[in-house]
Amino acid sequence: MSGPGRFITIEGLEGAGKSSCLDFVRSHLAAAGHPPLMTREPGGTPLAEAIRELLLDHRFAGMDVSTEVLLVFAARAEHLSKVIRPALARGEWVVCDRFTDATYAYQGGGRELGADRVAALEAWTQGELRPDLTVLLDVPVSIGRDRASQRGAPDRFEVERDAFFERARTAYLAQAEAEPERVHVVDASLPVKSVQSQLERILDAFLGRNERG
Ligand code: Z5A
Repeated sequence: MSGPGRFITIEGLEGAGKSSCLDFVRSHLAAAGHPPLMTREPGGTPLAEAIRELLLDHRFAGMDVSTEVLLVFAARAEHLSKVIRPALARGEWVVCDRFTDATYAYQGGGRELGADRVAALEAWTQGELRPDLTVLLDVPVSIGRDRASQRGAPDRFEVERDAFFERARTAYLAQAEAEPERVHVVDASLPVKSVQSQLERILDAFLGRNERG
C-alpha cells in the first residue's frame, strides 16, 4: 500500500479515452466518500510541467532515449516529493493520469530501452511506492490513433509510427499480466457507456477491499 491514502493510476495509449474516464473516476470516488486529488504525468508541479513541455516539443525530435527517460523520472521525482507523497501521507486519495507503467510502455517498449533500465530508475525514484490500483484502458493502436487524430496538432510522441505504439501496447499488457492484482485491463475499444461499466466494477471492487481492509 502507498500509505494512509490510496494511489490510483490510469493508463493507456493515446486516444484510449483516459480524459473521459478520469471524470468518471473522480465523481465515482467522490460519491463513495473519497474525493480524489487529480493530477497527471509528466507534470503535476510547475517544474514537472516545464519538463513535460520539453518532452513533447518537436524541437527536440531525436532526443536521446536516456535523456528522455531521465527527464521523465526527473519530473516524477518532483511530482512525488511535492504532490503525491504529501497527499498520501495526509490520507488523501490520489488519481494520476499516467505514471511509471507509461515509462515501461513508451520508453521501455516503444523506444526499446527495455524494462530493466526503467526498473532501476523506478527503484531509485520511488523506493517502495507503487500505485495501489492501475486501470489500463486497452485499445488497438489503429482505433486509438483514429480517435486522437480528431484533435489538434500532434506532439513529439504522437508523430511516431504504428510500430512504436504496438511495442508500447505490448509492454503495457505485459505489465498487466505480471501484476494482475494491481493492473486491471479495460476493453476501451467499446462504447463509452460500456467502458464506464467496466471501470465501475473495478472501482467498486477496490472500494470494497478498502472498506474491509
Ligand atoms: N509519456 C511517456 O513517454 N512516458 C511516461 O512515463 C509518461 C508519459 C508518463 C503525453 O501523455 C505523452 O507523454 C504521451 C506518452 C508520454 N504521449 N503519447 N502518446 P498524455 O497522457 O498527455 O497524452 P495522450 O496519450 O496523447 O492523451 P490523449 O491522446 O489525450 O489520450 P486520452 O486522454 O486517452 O484520449 P481522450 O481525449 O479521452 O479521447 C480521445 C478521443 O476519443 C476524444 O475525442 C473522445 O471523445 C474519444 N473517445 C474516448 N473514449 C471513446 C470511446 N470509448 N468510444 C469512442 N470514442 C471515444
